[in-house]
Order: sequence, then structure tokens, then C-alpha cells
Amino acid sequence: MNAQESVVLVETRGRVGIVTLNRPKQLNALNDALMDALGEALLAFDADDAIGAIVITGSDKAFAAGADIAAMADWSYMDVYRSDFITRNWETIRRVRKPVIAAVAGFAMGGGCELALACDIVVAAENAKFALPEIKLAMLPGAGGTQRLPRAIGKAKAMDMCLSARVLDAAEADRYGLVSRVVPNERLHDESIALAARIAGYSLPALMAIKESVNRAWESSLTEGIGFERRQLHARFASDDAHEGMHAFLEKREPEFRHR
Ligand code: DAK
Repeated sequence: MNAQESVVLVETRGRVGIVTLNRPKQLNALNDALMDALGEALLAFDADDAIGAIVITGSDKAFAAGADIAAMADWSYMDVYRSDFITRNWETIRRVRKPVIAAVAGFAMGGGCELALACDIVVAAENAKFALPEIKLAMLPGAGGTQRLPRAIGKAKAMDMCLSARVLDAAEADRYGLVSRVVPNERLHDESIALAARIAGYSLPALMAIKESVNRAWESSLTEGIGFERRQLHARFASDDAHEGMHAFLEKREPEFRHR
């Protein structure tokens, strides 16, 4: 398969793995082939010791315009139930332990918005547009949208987006906490990769512990979350990198992390 036919393009830049969604004619609508390939690329980067952070991006016009409506239009309940639609391949991203950045330009609609919400950091270009318009199809956001969006931006704004199909521009999405930062359109690629490179330069097990701890905040009480965080902190003292980091600070030199 050549690059034009591949539904995802995979490249590396130093310790950064980059996955580009590549169905430009369909605005990167997410079909099974694309979600399978994305999952495969993410797991390969997650298993690769030479990679410390991952960027998922799309085109200048669309991060992804949602689940592929053409593929879904004639599916029956039994089709999606028996094949475990969504869970089967959309949730692979939840297994990734390394930091994942969504670099979003243009449309992030439906499943595209949900994919961004499943990433750890969302960098948006000024032209980014976020929406969960499934209600227009008499569907509902079914790839985590009704669960992750209220956790990200609160119930009132999440209800507004899910029930009215309201579209947020990048500035609104930034204000509401759906995205981490907004950059000029032409800077999206470079800024996202630079951010990923900066993160990937830190100690990988420390990054993984932070990601796991922050995610735990979404899923537990404060007392349980703080207990989990404290154990993660104690475990840092078993890592070579933490000792290297602290000694390097005291010796006024750059640390040399070995990701152990
Ligand atoms: N699926 C398939 N094709 C799509 C698509 C999509 N989601 N979005 C766009 N396309 C295709 C268009 O059909 C068009 O194809 P051609 O006509 O050229 O062959 C091409 O991409 C360009 O689109 P437009 O001509 O519409 O481009 P515009 O710039 O005028 O408009 C747009 C861009 C993003 C505003 C518009 O394309 C649009 O509204 N797209 C649909 C957005 C949407 O409704 N997304 C939500 C999809 S539903 C479930 C769990 C989860 C889900 C479903 C079920 N279960 C557990 C059962 C999730 C559902 C979704 O994500």
C-alpha cells in the first residue's frame, strides 16, 4: 500500500511518534480500517523504547469529521452488538501508557471530537471546530463523548453541545477547558511536535506514572486518588531517573535520563 492509500501515515521525529489520519476525501471520517490502523500504530509506538510521546493529527481541514456515516448507515443493532462496535477498536487508545497529544486543525466532529477527548493533551489550531452533532442523525455520542465531555467542560456546557449540536471554535474550546492550548494554524504541526519532544525528553516511567495518576482523578474519590498518587510518588524513589534528576539539579547540570 502506498502513502496515498494508507488510512494512517506513521513517522517518527526523534523520540516522538506521529500518526496522521489520512482519509482526506472523507474529512478523515473514522471507519474500521482507520481505527484498526490507528490502534495498531499507537500500540507499536507504546511498545517502542525509542518513543517517549505520541502525536495524533489530521489534515489542515479536518482532524476527523466523526464516525463514518456511510459505513454505519445500514448497520443493524445485531451487527453493532455482535461485532462490539466502538469498544472493539476505538478504545485501543485507552491502553496507551505514554502521553498522547491530539494536534487538531479544522473539524473535530462526533467521533473526531471524542478521539481528541481521549488524548491526554489537545493542541488546537485557530481554525479548529469541535462538536458532538450525533443528535442531528438521531444518534448519540457513543465513543466516550457523553462521559468525557462533562468531565472536561462541566455538565451545562456538555449538555448544550450534545443536545443542540453546538459547534465550539478554538477560542471557546480553550476557554471551556476542552483544549490545552491554541496556536496559529501554520504553527500547529511544529508546536505540537515540539511539545511532544519536550515531554518525550523527560523520564518515561515518571511520565507514565503522571498520566496514570491524572487519569485516576477522573475515576476515583479524592481520598482514593490522593492515596494512589502517594504510592506513585513513593515508587519514584525506586527509579534511577528520579535520583539522577535530583542530583543533576543539585550539581547544576542537565539530567541524563535512562528511562528506568
Ligand atoms: N462520515 C462519512 N463521510 C463524511 C463524514 C462522516 N462523518 N463527514 C464528511 N464526510 C464526507 C462527505 O460526505 C463528503 O463526501 P462527498 O460528498 O465529497 O463524497 C466529504 O466528506 C466532504 O464533506 P462535506 O462536503 O460535507 O464538507 P463541508 O466542508 O461542506 O462540511 C462538515 C464539513 C464536517 C461540517 C460536514 O461534512 C459534516 O457535517 N459532517 C458530518 C459530521 C457529523 O455528523 N459527525 C458525526 C458523525 S456520527 C455509536 C457510537 C458512536 C457513534 C455512532 C454510533 N454506537 C455505539 C452505535 C458516533 C457517531 C458519529 O461520530
